[in-house]
Amino acid sequence: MKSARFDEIAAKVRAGERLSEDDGLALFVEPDLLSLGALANEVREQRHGDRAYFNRNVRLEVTNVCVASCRFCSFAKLEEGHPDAVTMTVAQALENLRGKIDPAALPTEVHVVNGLHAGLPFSYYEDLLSALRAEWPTIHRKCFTAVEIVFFAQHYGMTVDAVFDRLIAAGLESLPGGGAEIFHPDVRARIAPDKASADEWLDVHRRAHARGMFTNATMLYGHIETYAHRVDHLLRLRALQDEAIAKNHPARIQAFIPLAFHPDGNGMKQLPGTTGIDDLRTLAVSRLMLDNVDHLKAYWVSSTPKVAQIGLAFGADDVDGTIVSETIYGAAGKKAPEGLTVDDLTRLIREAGRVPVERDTLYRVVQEHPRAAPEATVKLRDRRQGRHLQVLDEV
Ligand code: V47
Repeated sequence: MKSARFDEIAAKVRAGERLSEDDGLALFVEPDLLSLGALANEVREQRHGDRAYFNRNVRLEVTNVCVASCRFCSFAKLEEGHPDAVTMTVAQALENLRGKIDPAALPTEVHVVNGLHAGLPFSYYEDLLSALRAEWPTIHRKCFTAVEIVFFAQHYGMTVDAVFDRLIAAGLESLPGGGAEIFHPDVRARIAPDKASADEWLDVHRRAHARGMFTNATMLYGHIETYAHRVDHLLRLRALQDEAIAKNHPARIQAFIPLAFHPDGNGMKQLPGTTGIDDLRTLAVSRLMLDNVDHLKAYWVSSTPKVAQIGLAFGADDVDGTIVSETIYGAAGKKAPEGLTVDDLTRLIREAGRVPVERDTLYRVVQEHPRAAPEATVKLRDRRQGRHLQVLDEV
């Protein structure tokens, strides 16, 4: 049953009023999940109609060696020389990507995230970017979380702006949303004690926006944080976005991506993973609280393709991309496949009743796929059943 409080909040949303911290907390405990989802869906459809975005992207993690000791991380290895430590040379990184990239159907984005490696020269990252640009000039380089940028500044003795100057000159085009985790210090001190603070993370994104670089933002949820910490996180992002808008920066946070905590093989393995209900609720509350961020991603790697698909009715308008392979969730016990094809993604989106739109990193339309007409869907289903019957007959 819908609460009376929910009706008040719904009225605010429909009147275009901004939701408060208290509203956010009430939404996280609203018993009627379907009404919450429907309200988030209203906002999502006002912004994006029936469109649901995806992109063709590849992931690259050049090193998992990391000086930070985040309790949620199953990916990082503390030292070079650990049997599972991997640090690619620039040539190896290109070779790795060549194995993931079909030259006949180039992806539009390479998303690079790494451990904080204390033994590499800064020129390594410049060389990596310029090598990516030289080999695949049309593939957008979305590289390095704000945490890596802060690490570069501290480790190589530069200001954040000087780091940006050099990385942008080498080919950096936008920042991914990683490293945000939970901003509130009570949680951050316990799960990510020795990397960029919330203020440092926010400052990197503020500076990126000021110089015309678009960014994403994430929130790692479903571990030791409370709903109050989640709302606090969303409000800090909303305030950062307000700043970019007030300063008339065209570049701002493009997409928010809630990331469901995966417990395998890390310092919080005693905790359970998230449930589908929490994943959907978190998407819906994020859509309603972040009234100034355009896109909400249901990241299929973290939530599974099935929950991401349902997420398209709970406020999300994007499912991320083809990925091909990634190792952060691979190490943490993900229940999702390695990569999805464009056919997989368009089918997932169509069956959710949406129109699949392939976008580039900056949400420019690459290709709008047709919405399957009901008749075509029936034919597709009949054909599939025909194929399945044939397969059975052959056994
Ligand atoms: O910051 C690490 C998370 C993030 C675990 O910008 C974990 O488009 C769950 O930020 N369980 C990196 N999460 C990935 C990321 C991202 C993903 C997709 C799209 C975009 C984008 C950014 O992965 C880290 C951390 O929050 N993470 N370990 C874990 N055990």
